[in-house]
Amino acid sequence: MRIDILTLFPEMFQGPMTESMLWKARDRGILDLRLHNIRDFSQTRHKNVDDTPYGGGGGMVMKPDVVARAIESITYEAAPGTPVILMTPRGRVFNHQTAVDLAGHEQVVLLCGHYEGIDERVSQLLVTDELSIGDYVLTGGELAAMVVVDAVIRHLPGVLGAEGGAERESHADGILEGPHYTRPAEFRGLTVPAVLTSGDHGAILRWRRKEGLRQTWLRRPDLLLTARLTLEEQYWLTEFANETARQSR
Ligand code: 6GU
Repeated sequence: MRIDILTLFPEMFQGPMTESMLWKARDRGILDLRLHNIRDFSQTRHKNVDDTPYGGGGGMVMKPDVVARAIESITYEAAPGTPVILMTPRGRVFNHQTAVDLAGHEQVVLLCGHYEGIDERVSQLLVTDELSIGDYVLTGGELAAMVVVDAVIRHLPGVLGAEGGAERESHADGILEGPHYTRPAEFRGLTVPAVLTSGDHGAILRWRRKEGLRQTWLRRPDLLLTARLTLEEQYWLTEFANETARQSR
């Protein structure tokens, strides 16, 4: 998969994009990540990329011609339908499904806004999608783009190793993961649940699923509204509800 990132601050990507899993993905040739400095597409002597907003008010706005040239330097040779995504707090909120969908594309372009924003006509003409990573405001789209890259490439075949792949994890089916333990068997008076040392793999899988469901019930009950559950899992939910009711009595 190829990901092109358009930014005024390509250096911001140096640490995160050259470490651990992201590096492995690049090293294995699964991820072709390309950084482009929007400033390189300015044609003025002083390499201006922004200007004052029409109508006044504070801040600066990124110039449409510069950003358009930057985008088109990539899209002119990209397949039709290649997503051009503007990272902005006004975008659709990024989630697990968006990550899976983006991982299905051969190429994705991520545009990082800065200053007060980008001239609206860039969105009208060249952007196919706008994404936010949550309801708070960041100084620029760079950190958000890194979050998207990380969440997307985990779904590419060969990125996650023996850990089992992205399908089994929190949010993959709308259910959180249960707790994890490693040695020692007792730590400061707390022991590891006996089932995990029983060697009964069927029982361990059921326990993990049940405890994941319990965490979801306790912490993110909103996720249960759309989760697809077996009859047994629905029965567990009634158990949790009864336990909660008993504890509050
Ligand atoms: Cl994508 N950009 C900015 N600037 N702030 C954000 C965001 C994006 N997502 C959440 N906050």
